[in-house]
Amino acid sequence: MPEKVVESFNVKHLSILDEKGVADESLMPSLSESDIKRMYELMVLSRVFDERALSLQREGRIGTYASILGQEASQIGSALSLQKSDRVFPSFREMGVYITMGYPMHMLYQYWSGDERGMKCPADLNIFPLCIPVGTQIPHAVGAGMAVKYRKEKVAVTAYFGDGGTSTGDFHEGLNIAGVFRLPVVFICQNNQRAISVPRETQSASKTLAQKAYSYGFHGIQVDGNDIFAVYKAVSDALIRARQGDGPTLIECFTYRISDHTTADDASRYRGKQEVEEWKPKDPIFRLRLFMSAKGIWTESYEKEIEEKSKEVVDKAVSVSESISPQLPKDMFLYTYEKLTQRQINEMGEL
Ligand SMILES: Cc1ncc(C[n+]2csc(CCOP(=O)(O)OP(=O)(O)O)c2C)c(N)n1
Repeated sequence: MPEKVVESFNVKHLSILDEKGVADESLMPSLSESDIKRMYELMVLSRVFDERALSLQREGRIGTYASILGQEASQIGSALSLQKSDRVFPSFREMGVYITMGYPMHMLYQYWSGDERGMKCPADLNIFPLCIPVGTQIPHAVGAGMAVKYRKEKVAVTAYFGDGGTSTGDFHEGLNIAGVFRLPVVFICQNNQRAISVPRETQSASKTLAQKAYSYGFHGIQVDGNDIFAVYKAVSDALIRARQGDGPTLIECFTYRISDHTTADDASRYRGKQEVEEWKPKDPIFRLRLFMSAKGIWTESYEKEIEEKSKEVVDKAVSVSESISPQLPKDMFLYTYEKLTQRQINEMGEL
């Protein structure tokens, strides 16, 4: 019996806006001038939020923080394609997603200052608490995908994770179930090239992370994660397919973490300066600015105006967050079980 090829696949890389700010018009998603400005303004707002979080941490006003510097296009581009009824399962690095979805900014600062009440999502939003254990949000998202499919709701679910998340058992179990049951889940991997100090090549021997989707029977695509148009297009198309009942998609956003892993890390111990310098011209905000400038929709006064507006929004969020009275130690007992055991009552009395 001759051998024959029983399966083969191709992995595509989507890129629309190049580093010089020139877009391939044939691939451009349909976006009005105001949509493009909104993309830009949200990226600037998220960056101002991020810069402030880093300085608040240095001043001892918040705890350990995971910066999103450089990943704004992957986060804002994907979140802008979501509808409010879609369900969102973030990892710990999705501040741009929360901000784009309209999550109250002061609650994000509240959370990072150690107050869990910052993760009590407002009733009109479907974004879940950020997830510190790597990858555990993936089966949660798949479970939600199963639920919406069972209830025949026309909504999609997204799960966000990093390149490191793809090595967890939760990733493989989640994608397997999503593939078998054709669940409406869009898996968004922000491949920022490192899981703390572990480089992408050590994480997986696959040439791309996107190709892992094909092992589970569905579509995967790699996009330029610093190109907001490419991310927006790939995620929008995947969400439409998911809502129509056409199953899951894995999207690998090829990006770079410019910052340290968190404020508790010193990335200079495991990566060279030159590598970081090479990624700086690929900055997603800078790239969109070049595009807008060529189209005549970016001016220095517009830039100044949105920078100032963003700073006002961030200032207000910080002051609201810092005006909230701290949680009481007994809350850790009161919010754990419906009914306390005698031992817990005794322990609470000792506080
Ligand atoms: C289950 C689990 N194991 C280990 C850790 C410690 N840890 C925190 S972040 C991280 C790396 C995550 O890398 P990646 O998934 O690529 O996301 P990134 O931080 O790059 O956004 C690790 C190992 C953890 N939080 N959870």
